[in-house]
Amino acid sequence: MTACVSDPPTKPEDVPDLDVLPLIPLPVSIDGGDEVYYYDSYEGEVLPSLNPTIGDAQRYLSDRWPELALPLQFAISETLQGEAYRIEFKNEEIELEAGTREGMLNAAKTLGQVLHFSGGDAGEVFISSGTITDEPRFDYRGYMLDVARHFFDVEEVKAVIDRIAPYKINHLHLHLSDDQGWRIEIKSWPKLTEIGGQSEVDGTPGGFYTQDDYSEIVNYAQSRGITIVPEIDMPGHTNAALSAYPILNADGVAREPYTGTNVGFSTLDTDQDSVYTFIDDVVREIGALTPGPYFHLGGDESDATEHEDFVNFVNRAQQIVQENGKIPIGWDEVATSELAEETVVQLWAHPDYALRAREAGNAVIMSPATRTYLDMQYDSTSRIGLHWAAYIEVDSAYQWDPATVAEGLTDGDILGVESPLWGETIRNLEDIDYLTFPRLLAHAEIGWTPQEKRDYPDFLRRLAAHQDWLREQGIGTYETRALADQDNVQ
Ligand code: TNX
Repeated sequence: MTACVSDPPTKPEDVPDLDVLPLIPLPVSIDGGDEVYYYDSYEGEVLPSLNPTIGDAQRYLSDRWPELALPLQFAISETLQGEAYRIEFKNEEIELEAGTREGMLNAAKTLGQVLHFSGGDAGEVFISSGTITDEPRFDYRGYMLDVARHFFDVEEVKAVIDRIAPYKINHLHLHLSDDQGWRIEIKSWPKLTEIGGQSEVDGTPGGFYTQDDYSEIVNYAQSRGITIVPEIDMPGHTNAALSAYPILNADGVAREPYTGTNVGFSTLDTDQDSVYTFIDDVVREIGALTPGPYFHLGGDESDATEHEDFVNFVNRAQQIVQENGKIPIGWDEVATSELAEETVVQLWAHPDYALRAREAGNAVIMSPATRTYLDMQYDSTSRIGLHWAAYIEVDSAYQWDPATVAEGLTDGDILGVESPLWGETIRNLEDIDYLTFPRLLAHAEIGWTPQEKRDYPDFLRRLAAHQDWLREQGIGTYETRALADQDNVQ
């Protein structure tokens, strides 16, 4: 790629040093130089490389900045592994270096923030010299969208993917079934969506993804560096399935559709072989459409299932997931069963269950409700949201360390961090934005940036810039008290 040769305009006074740019998540190392370089741009088509390590990163940039064609050099590194990357701002070009597709996408995402905060959205840009070298603290940085309590269509999910990808969230967990709705077509059990997909909380019409819709989401996410984690919650949270197929109930009688918000009242009949045939069909069909390694089997709040039955059920369900070539994930209660070797335990309420997972040698995803639940209100005045776990303002969302949630766990036991957005009180994208932003940015930094580099006042400084940027993009981020308090101090 070459840039037009023309005289650079006069250098502005206020080009920020690389290491003060408001990047989120904060990179591991920013080695700022003393120079300021000018990068010219021209309008023209950049054909993405056929090499996937480079092509997706180029497409990511040209999607967001269709007019932009900077002198970018993409180098495949032999030494940088996994998600690691390096960006060097040199005199003639900007060099992006990584060893994998995921690493190069991360480089592109950071470059996007550098360009924006250097005033480069429109093309020509002055950027300070230097090198950014970066890699994540945790492999798994997740966001969960509950599409069961209220349904969100393919376009809405794509909009969510566009919002979370720039912050290097790399897993989107879709909560695809619950008491109020079943949201994915299963060809061998068509009534799941014909009947179970029609309802949602409030009694408004539900909806579901055809298998093609789901594949469209999977591909859209993948090209932006995000792996879809499908969840079918069981054996509780199953009223929608129980309303579609009488055979799944112990008494053989179909349940009425449910549009309220209670939990813990439904259960599959764990004694019946046909229930396990059902699960095998569901896992096989969804698994075949899912390139990512995980299948989430739920397992939370099964209050209507006898404990012994629950344990037997989870043991069998894990086996079914593994036989279908996937790694099981379960909410923390699954640690009361015999954990299969690979099963990942997602802590939401019980640190002692995370410790059981560790003792068994199993990895943990950290989603403590008191810190990461995006459906919790910010404070008592929040227009939507619940507060059974806590009110979570930005300070509380940011100021915690995944390694101290369950005493005895260290980084090596923790696969990562995930922020669940449960759907009881959210009805549209505006509601999603209000509860997700800006708290997700705090969680994104917790999952990525080394603990010793994290600093709350500095995070707030950078967050203020992102709040403006999110609003410019039409994303209705919540006006957090944390920034207003900071303004009062200054
Ligand atoms: C608990 S957390 C649930 C969900 C609810 C959520 C509401 C968990 C594993 N289960 O079913 O939607 O609280 O905050």
